[in-house]
Amino acid sequence: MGSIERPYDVLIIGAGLSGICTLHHIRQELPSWSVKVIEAGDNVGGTWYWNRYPGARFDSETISYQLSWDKELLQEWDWTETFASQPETLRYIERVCDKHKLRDYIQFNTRIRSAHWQEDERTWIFRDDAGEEYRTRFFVSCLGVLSSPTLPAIPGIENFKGELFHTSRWPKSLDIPQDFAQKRIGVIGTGATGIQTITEVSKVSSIESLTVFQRTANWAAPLRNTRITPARMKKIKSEYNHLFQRCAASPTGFLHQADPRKTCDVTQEERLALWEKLYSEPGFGKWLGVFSDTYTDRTANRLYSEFMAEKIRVRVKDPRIADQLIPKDHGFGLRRVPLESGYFEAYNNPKVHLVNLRETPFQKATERGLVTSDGKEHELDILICATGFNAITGAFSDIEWHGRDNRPLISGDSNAVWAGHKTKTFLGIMTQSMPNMFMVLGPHQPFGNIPRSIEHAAEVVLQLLKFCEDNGYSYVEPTKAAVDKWTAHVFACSEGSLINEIDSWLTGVNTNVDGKQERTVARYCGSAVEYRNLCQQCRIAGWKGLNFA
Ligand code: NA7
Repeated sequence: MGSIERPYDVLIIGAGLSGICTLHHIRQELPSWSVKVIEAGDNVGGTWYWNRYPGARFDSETISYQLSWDKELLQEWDWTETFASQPETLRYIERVCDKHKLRDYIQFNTRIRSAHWQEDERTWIFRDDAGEEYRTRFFVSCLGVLSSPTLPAIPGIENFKGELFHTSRWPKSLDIPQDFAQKRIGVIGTGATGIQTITEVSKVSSIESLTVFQRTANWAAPLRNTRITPARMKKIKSEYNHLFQRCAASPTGFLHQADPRKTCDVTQEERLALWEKLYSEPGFGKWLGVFSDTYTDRTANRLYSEFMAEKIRVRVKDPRIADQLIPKDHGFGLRRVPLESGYFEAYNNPKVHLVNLRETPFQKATERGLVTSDGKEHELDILICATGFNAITGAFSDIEWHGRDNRPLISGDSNAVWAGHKTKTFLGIMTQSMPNMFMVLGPHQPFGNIPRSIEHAAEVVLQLLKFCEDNGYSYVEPTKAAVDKWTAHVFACSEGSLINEIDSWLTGVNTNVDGKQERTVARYCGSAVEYRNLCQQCRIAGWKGLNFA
C-alpha cells in the first residue's frame, strides 16, 4: 500500500495465537475498521508453525490451552492426546482461522523491519524487508515471547560442513527417521526443546550416534501423555465451563494450584505422599501443585529437589551420567520445568553420549564438528541447536523503532525506551513514547498458561481501541508516572521468588545476546488473577494512567 492511501485502522504483527485472537475480536467488535495482519511465516500458528522439530508437543494440558471464546469449536473439536503434538495443535489453529475467515486479513511471508511514528498524522509507518510501506492509526504487537531464535557463538562455526540449524527452523525437507540413518547427530541445549528433541532422536535406531552438549543440567519430570478416548472427550466437552473457571481462578492460569500447606508443616510421610502422587500423574502438577512454599523457601525447595534427583538416579543406569544430569546450581522448578517422555532413559542408550560443557566448554568448530577444551573433536553430520530464544524483547529488537521524538524502543542507545533491555510498561499493554502501540504478551504481562494470558490481553486491547473509537480519540499513550508506578509494582511482585534468583529466559538472561547477561524482571510474577483485577480497575477509573487526545 502506498503512503498516499488511507491508513489502516489497526495493523497487527504476528499471526500466532495472539494475532489471531486479536484479529478475531477486532473483526467482531469493530467491524467497520480496516485491519491487517503481517506475518513472517507462510502460514498461521506462530510458535506452533515454527517449532516443527521431532517430538514437539505441548507439555501443558491441551484442553486448557484452547481459545475459550469459541464455544462452538470447543464442542466440535476432538483432541486425540492429553498433550497434543505440534501438527495437531497447528491443525487446530488453522481450523480457528478458517472457521472465522481470518486468513483474508493476513499477509504472509512478510517480515517487518522498521516502524516510524508520524506525530503530525498520528500514524505509524511500518516497512517490510522489501521496502513496502504500511500506514496505520493503531498497532498491536503480537510478536511472541519466544519467537526470535538465538545461536551459540562458537569460534569457526562457519567452517562446519555438516547441516546446522536451530530447532525452530527445522528444514522442511529433513525427515526423521529416514534422513538420520547412519548419521552422527549433535544437539546443543537441554531446555524444554532440547529435551523433546533428544528423546525423539535417541529413539531412531538407525542413527550412528547422538551427542548431547549440555551446559546447564535441567530438571525435568514425566509428562505421562495418554490418548483421549471418545468417552473422555465427551466428558471434557461437558466440563469446559468449569475447566476455564478453574484456570481463571489460578495464579498461573493452569489447571493446577499449589497445595496450601508448607513443606515442613507436614510429616515426611505426608510430604512424600503428595510428591509421589504428583509424580505419578500426568502434567504440570509436579511443578505447580506442590507445597505452597516450594519456590520461596530454600529448605522446601532443597527437599523437593532431592526427591526429584533420586528419581533421576533410579532412571539412569550409569551413576556418573545420572550425576551430571542432576542440576547442582539451581533447585527444581526454578526454571521452567520441561515435561518429558523417556528423556533420562535416552542416556541408557549406548549410542547417546553426554558432553558436559561446564567441564569441557566448546573451543572451536571445525569442518567436521565441534572441539571441546579437552582437545576432543566431536565429529558430526547434523548439528541441532536447541539453544532457545532472545525471549520477551527479542522480536521487538529485530525491528528498528522510531517512536515519539524519534526514540528507539530497544537498543544500546541510552535514549531507548527499554535501554539495556530493561523493560518499562503500563499494565504490560503499552509503553512510553510509543503512542497507539499495544502489546499482547508484551513484557510485564503474566505468561503462565499462555492462551489464558493472550485472551485477556487481547480483550484489554480491544477495550482500549473501542474507548478510542467511542470518544473520537486518535492518540493514546501512558504517562511517565503511570509507567514508573506499574514497573515498580512488577518488580515488587517478583520479590521473594527463588525463580528470580536464577539465570533463565524467565529472568531475561541469554548468554548469546549482547546486553542480556544480567537478570531483570521482564514478566509479571504476581498472580494472573490480581493482574486482571488491576487492568479492570484501571478501565473502571477511565483508563487512569493513559493520556488520550
Ligand atoms: P531454553 O529453555 O532457553 O533452553 C536453551 C538451552 O540451550 C539451554 O540448555 C541453554 O543452556 C542452552 N544454550 C544456549 N546457548 C548455549 C550456548 N552458547 N552453548 C551451550 N548451550 C547453550 O530454550 P528452549 O527452546 O528449550 O525452551 C524455551 C521455552 O519454550 C520453554 O521454556 C517452554 O516454555 C517452551 P543454559 O541453560 O543457558 O546454560
